[in-house]
Amino acid sequence: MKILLVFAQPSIGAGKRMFNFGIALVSAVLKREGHETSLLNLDVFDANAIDKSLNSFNPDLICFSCSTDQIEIVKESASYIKNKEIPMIIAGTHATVFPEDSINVDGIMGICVGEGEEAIVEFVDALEKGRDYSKIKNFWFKKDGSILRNDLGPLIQDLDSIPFADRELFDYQDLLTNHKDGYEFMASRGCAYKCTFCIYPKLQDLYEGKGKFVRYRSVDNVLKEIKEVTGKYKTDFKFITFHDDIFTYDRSWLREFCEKYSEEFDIPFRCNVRVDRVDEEMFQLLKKANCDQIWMGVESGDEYIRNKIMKKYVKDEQIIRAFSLAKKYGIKSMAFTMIGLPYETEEQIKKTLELNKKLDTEIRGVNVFRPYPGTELYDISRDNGWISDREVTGYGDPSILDQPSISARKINYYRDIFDPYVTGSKWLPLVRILARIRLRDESLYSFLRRTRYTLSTKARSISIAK
Ligand code: B12
Ligand code: SF4
Repeated sequence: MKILLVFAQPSIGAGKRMFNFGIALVSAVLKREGHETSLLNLDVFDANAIDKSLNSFNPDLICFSCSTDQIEIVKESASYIKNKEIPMIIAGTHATVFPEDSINVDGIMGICVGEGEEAIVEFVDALEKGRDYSKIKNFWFKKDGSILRNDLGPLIQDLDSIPFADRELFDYQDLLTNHKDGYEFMASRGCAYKCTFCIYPKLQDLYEGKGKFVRYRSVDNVLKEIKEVTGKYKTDFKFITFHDDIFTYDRSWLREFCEKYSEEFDIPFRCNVRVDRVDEEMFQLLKKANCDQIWMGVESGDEYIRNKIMKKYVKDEQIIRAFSLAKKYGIKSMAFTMIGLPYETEEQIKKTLELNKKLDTEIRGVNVFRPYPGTELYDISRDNGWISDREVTGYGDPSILDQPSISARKINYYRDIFDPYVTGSKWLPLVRILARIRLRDESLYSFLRRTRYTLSTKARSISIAK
């Protein structure tokens, strides 16, 4: 069967595309069963791109995959395609955390909730052979005006049984060459914590009794994939990002990985860890294995927000210790923080800036908090009536919350000054003036920004010409 996989991805600028593990894994299992797959990337609804893809590939089934922010692209696309009489389904994060919204998208026949590798193979097989598919686990279907909601099947326990991600589908060589994201891998699935801004607590509930939730691939299986991928695809930006949520969660796995990785590869890598799941021994192991960057969630500089509201349960001392250990071992660190959290005040945001200044990391990532369905903080924001109808289009959007403790514009102000403040930049006074102008008059600010951009582009082209 011919299956078109549509990746509704966020707009990350200038035609930049992304790799996606979920889609690449689903494609790999479908190909293993002898089916043909093709990819359509959409960062906006694009009728021409859809027509081109349908005409050249002529699919028997269309599967959309998206996170919550991109569901509107899927809705528009499905509605455009519906008269062409090709069956359509939706899968991925949004279908998993908000199935009631996804199943009601006009034109689609069903959705796949949760892990898709086993369910999609069963569904495509039934569809191809004209057999009854209505009872397939993980799938919901529309039928005669009602909805059939099947249970979830068990979690895949042996991750090594899944074939390696289908990178060809994404034209991986082109991604590496033109988008410079480096190699990307995942060695595990699941997380045992219950932070209120993350979808994991929801997934833990959904999968209750369906098998072990935190699962690892064997070290050998991960190394085999790294060898295959780095041998086949070449790049001048040679580094690896492990997208696992907590790369150091299992100490014995980490020991074996670091040992074997350092024997076979000299490619620097970066990974995510929790500040309370990393210690001196782990830093030694990571350093020896050529880990050059470590990403850790600080979330908020205020302990009440971090631990009572976000339920991260880590103390300031643990954060400071983890970042100073990274320094001690010469591993660059990145601190992830969010501002504009439910109940957050200006004073608490200032504490986040102060803590970041103290940590003095090489890289910082500050995001304006956005509530996602299925999370506790979404429910709190919704129940308080704080979620506005402001549109979400990309990474840099202002807060969508209108809460009494702080305004969306004030949150923008702190995001604007965040980096210069934390780094002690000499430009801070100027950035503050611009941020204050923005606070009062967004259109004047946009005009000044455009002017500054035009002037700096001109200055750059003059200096290049010289
Ligand atoms: C890795 C990751 C990233 C990486 C992506 C790297 C890459 N090249 O893929 C980076 C760091 C870039 C990233 C960025 C962001 N991320 Co992110 N990310 C994740 C993370 C930790 C893992 C995703 C993953 O790959 N999982 C492994 C694969 C195998 O699982 P999967 O994607 O769920 O796919 C399975 C099923 O969904 C299903 N499936 C998926 N597609 C399809 C298709 C078909 C046809 C079928 C049948 C099944 C199917 O089957 C798959 C295999 O079992 C998740 C957390 C999580 N647990 O999902 C957050 C997560 C997806 N991210 C999230 C967010 C919010 C973002 C950002 C917006 C954050 C920001 N403000 O900057 C950006 C946006 C980028 C984007 N693509 O949307 C949220 C999304 C919430 C929501 N409701 O939509 C999550 C859930 C984290 C959270 N807050 O809880 N992210
Ligand atoms: S934020 Fe990190 S530690 Fe918390 S539940 Fe999500 S993945 Fe786990």
